[in-house]
Amino acid sequence: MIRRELPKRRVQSFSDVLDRVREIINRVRVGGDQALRELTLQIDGVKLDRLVLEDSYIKERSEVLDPKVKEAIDNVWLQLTSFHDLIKPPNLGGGSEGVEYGIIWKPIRKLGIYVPGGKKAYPSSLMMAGIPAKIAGVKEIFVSTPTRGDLDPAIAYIAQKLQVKNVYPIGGAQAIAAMAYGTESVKAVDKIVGPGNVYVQGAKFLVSSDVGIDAIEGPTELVIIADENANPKNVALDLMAQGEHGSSSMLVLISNSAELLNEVSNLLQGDNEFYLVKVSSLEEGIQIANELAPEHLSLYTSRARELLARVENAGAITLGNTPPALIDYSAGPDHILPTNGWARFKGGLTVFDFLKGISYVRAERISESLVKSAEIIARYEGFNVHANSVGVRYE
Ligand code: HSO
Ligand code: ZN
Repeated sequence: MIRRELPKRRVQSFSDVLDRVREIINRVRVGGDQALRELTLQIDGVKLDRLVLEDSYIKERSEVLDPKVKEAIDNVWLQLTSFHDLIKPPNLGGGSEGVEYGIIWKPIRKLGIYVPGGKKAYPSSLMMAGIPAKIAGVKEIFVSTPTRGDLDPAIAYIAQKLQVKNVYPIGGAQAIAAMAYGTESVKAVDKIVGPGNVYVQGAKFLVSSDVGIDAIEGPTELVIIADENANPKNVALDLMAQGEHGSSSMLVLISNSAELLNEVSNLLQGDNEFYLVKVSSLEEGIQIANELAPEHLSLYTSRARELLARVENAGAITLGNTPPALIDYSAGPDHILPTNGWARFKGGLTVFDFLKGISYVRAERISESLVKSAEIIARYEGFNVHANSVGVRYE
């Protein structure tokens, strides 16, 4: 369906599922493995005979992977690695006013990656979460994914490449609860990342007071800003491509060319809602995109480079004729990106999601003014012992 208007910025509402999700989390916390078995049977209709897949089984499954897919994964692996390597921050040290200070980056110790597995398996998402984690130096990676029978061979292959400690064939809110709090078989982790349905995201939200999460990831969003030079067939393809994620994808085309909008509208097919909006300039389009803060933004114009500087809110940007689906699979940057307006304050997954910056200080010959300032502000806050503990050192 085509709408000639702007969509509202999406806000994923999981408030209707939170009660149910809370109940699931509590059941796992109390009942452990037994609760995981019961919930998986009840919710997914799957009888789990084991909660941790054996290494030999994972190896066996990876061996049935089509060699063409294996080669594609190896190829993409190198490209994702080169992008995430670029971002890895160095430890830094410096000083000022007689204070030596610095920051050292340490990886989180135990990571849980959730890989959704509704109708199909999504091995690309395991790479997108696992590769930056590996580059950050995370030592213990655990993966939970609903299998509905056998483990997907591509997931098995990537899990091996990532040297994942355990793969759990568990999905949904119960998988998140298990990784957050641990059961007899499932290790509790320090942070959980990855996409998933509304139950998974609701569970991540609820456990986030106890473990780290990456973000709340909702339905896919794409805004394309295109001018008269854009190829209408490609524009329509890009919109319909992200429409494959489901009917709740937010798909928007903004153009200063009425002709392009008409051409694209004639080419669009399928059940998605497409928002086609006419603006008087590309700059106006950028303003609208900044308000929507979309997950994917495509600047399908020869002025892309120049307009890039004006973008304030977007998860990831493709320039010119570059297809957004390339980010989903092989360009290098991550496809685990902020949705629901989160691009106003967050970017896509990088090594920083798996690192903690720990700062340190040594102050042997600090300037007198900083000592005095510390004392004055501490006393202002009523913390006289704080003030004294500083003052006595530098008398
Ligand atoms: N477009 C989705 C990611 C994805 N696409 C995975 C295909 N597979 C959100 O960026
Ligand atoms: Zn996609």
